[in-house]
Amino acid sequence: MKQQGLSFEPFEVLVNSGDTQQLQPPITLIPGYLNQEQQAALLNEVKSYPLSRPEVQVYGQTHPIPRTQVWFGDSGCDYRYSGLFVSALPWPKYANKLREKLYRDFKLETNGVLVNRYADGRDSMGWHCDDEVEIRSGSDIASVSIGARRDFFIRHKVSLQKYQIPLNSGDLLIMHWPMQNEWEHSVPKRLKVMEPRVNFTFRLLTKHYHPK
Ligand SMILES: O=C(O)CCC(=O)C(=O)O
Repeated sequence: MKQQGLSFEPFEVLVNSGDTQQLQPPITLIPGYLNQEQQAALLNEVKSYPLSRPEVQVYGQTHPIPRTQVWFGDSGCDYRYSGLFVSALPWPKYANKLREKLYRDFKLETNGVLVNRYADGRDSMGWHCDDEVEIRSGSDIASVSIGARRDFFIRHKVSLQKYQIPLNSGDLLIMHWPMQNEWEHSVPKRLKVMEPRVNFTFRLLTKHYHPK
């Protein structure tokens, strides 16, 4: 697979061809989408992100989320998820380059990215689907992972049919519509994992869904 340098130049892989793998859920996995330099540039940039560990309500009790995160997006792309309301922060340089690269390579239009950092295998993300009302109906979500290899689980909402996909550093997973309606996903704890992992999920929101 051809890889690019720091320029984040166009990437010559079409969705569903070559070394992509189509699985049963509506996803496309592209192993090694980012090369080492691109990963390093993003990881270095993450050091300056204002990551936080907000508290969410679960069954009436307040808990800090088991990871840290931050939301970047275009103006007017504020986001409400897990009972939290977050205003979009301006795009950092390399996160934006990655967004542009996804558009060049796949015509994937996005206007926000949720960055999740898992310090080690004790950090996790529970079952959920990205079905918030401000996410544009019919849009795909692109998930780019950097750092420790972690298992990503997908579960059909009705049949409970489950898939486990190990995501390696540099991999791109595209979750195609209607994955967000029909399937849930999670990143379970993996106590043997000692290294951090950062995940970028690029989304397309309806602008100004939340009036200021
Ligand atoms: O870290 C991951 O791979 C999953 C992130 C995720 O599920 C999300 O941002 O909604």
